[in-house]
Amino acid sequence: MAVETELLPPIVLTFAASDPTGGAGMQADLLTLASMGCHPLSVVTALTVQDTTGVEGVLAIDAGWIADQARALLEDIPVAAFKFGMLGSVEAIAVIAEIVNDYPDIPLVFDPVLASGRGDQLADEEMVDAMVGLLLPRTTILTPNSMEARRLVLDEDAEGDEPSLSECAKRLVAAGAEYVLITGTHENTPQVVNSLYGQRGRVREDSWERLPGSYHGSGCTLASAIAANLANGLEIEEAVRDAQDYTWQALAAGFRPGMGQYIPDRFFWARQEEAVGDD
Ligand code: PXL
Repeated sequence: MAVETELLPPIVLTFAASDPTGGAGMQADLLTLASMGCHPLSVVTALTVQDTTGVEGVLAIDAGWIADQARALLEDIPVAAFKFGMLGSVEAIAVIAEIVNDYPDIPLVFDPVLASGRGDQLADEEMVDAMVGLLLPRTTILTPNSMEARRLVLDEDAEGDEPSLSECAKRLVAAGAEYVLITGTHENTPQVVNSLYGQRGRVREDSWERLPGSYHGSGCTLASAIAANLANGLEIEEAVRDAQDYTWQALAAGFRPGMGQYIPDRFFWARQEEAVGDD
């Protein structure tokens, strides 16, 4: 029987690590992609032990197993977008780069996970170098927060190198990323300011009311929402604008299931009460 591709939802393949809380990582990606009408394919790159207060353990999956998971899917199922989250090891980054380079036409959203929002380190210097050298040249849109943007470009040999965020973006584009969306949650500004940069500098800037809580998984939600929008055929600027709006709504509807951070509600729309008087 022929495969009826016209009946398929847009399919997004995410490479990410498991976060058993459902706040960040793979689980955040799956919830976001499903909420935005996509079917998610998932390649697990690492397992973590964590609760809403912090990460207690990380087990990186063997790079050969990561490659096998991805190749099996890609040979069987048509993928409309890739999304990268926490990748686990230098070896994993190398095999993943090789695989996505075989599919140059599929847009790729890269959330460079270096640390959790609570400060747990999730990538070492060698991994940072591999991300820049092997993954940026294949990246459609990179979505670092301001701290990640600085760490990715910092020139350790140049004493006193303190690049501005637009200089960081310039260096990341020069290293190969087509677009860079730097999120401003960690900056000391009254509103959260996100800036999108491309080859010709800044393309758009959006400001959002700063929400009071501390959230776990906001970056994963934003990057997955962009991937979902690209898979649905939106152009970059529109994909970014809509994904920011979706993420803000998920954060505003967030909940605190344990004793630590809040978790975004990616299915806020399924839980919103119907207006009184509607039948
Ligand atoms: O939010 C970044 C992130 C991504 N992936 C996993 C994580 C975290 C943060 O803790 O645990 C698995």
